[in-house]
Amino acid sequence: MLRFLTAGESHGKGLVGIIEGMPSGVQINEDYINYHLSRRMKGYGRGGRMAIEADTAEILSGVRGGYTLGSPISYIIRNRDNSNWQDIMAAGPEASTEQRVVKRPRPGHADLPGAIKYEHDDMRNILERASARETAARVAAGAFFRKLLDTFDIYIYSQVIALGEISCTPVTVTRENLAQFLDRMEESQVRCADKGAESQMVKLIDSAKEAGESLGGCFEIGVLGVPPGLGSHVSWDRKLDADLAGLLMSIPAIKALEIGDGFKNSQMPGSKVHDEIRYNETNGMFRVTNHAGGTEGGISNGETVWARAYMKPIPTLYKPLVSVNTSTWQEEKADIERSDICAVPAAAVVGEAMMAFGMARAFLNKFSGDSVRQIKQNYSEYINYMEKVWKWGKT
Ligand code: EPS
Repeated sequence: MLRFLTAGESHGKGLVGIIEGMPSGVQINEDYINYHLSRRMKGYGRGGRMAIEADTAEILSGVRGGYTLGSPISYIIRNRDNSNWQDIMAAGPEASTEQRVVKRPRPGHADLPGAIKYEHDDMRNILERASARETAARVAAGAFFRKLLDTFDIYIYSQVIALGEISCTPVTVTRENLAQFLDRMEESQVRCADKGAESQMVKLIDSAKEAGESLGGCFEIGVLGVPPGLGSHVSWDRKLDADLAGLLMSIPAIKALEIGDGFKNSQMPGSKVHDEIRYNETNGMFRVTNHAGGTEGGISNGETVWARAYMKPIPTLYKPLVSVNTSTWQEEKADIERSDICAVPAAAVVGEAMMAFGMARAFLNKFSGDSVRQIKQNYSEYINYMEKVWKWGKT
């Protein structure tokens, strides 16, 4: 079973990750991981922290000579900003816990429920871990998962399709336009394909900043090249769509999720929603539309798997909302902790990592093996079956 864990406080020494269950023989290097870490740091509207950090992962175990060994993989991403916080964040009794105390919880943040649950007077003990800084460790893990998927010609992409009230028409990504699309995403300041919408989004972020506001939005994540048969209809806890929804919802500030055209589909008659199954000699079986988002009955159906995640505005407001000072029980404005105005583009990169994890896990469940070679063998047998029996993959 593929699994991973992260640890680390936002201003502590660093973030670490452990991945267990990766097969041997996946080609990977630190540069590839760092490339994805640098993508997460980008996006118009990020706060001051990104100017301090230059996120890089150091692999500690599980990789040798450029290939995974099959043993647990571990890595560390050091927090440069820790040099400014060493006294405050120290693990020993010498830590100066009287500095940078947080007593006025931010509405919408984990500050208050976390403090209640873990019995902390100082809400810094909550926010340090609740910070989206943790997602850097997820993106590093995601680099391993997508390398595994790459081996089987499965590719992940994302695009921001709404930011605050500005939205755009998403690009339909295919194998043919993938390379060009990915280039465009990297040059966009907000990971949005539509240049007109992009400049409106940038303006909106500028005015939010001036007003002491923050902004949410929506991003789409897609996976190309997914074979039919991942996930299962037989039990609730094996459904691929449910699994992916949970993984994407675990990203900080994601509050709604749809698989395919989920929201729109709920308002339309069935004849306009379901994707007709077609056949011709050249293509075998195929679909013309993909409103379902590539899953039917909790099983991948061979179409692009895609989902949309909706992010609430970040809870730190530079013009704060009313809160309560938990030392005096007086109503006061919430604390201000340095933050981003908008992190939707960065969240999209984190979404890719979580999607990569869900797809890699589902893929390994079906084509299991301890080495890439064994998995390739199982996979090619399945592809043969798909082609022979179901006339699949002719396109
Ligand atoms: C983040 C690091 C954090 C925040 C942000 C994301 O660093 P700092 O708290 O030192 O500024 O910029 O986290 C949040 C928006 C949040 O709500 O915690 C990062 O590395 O992505």
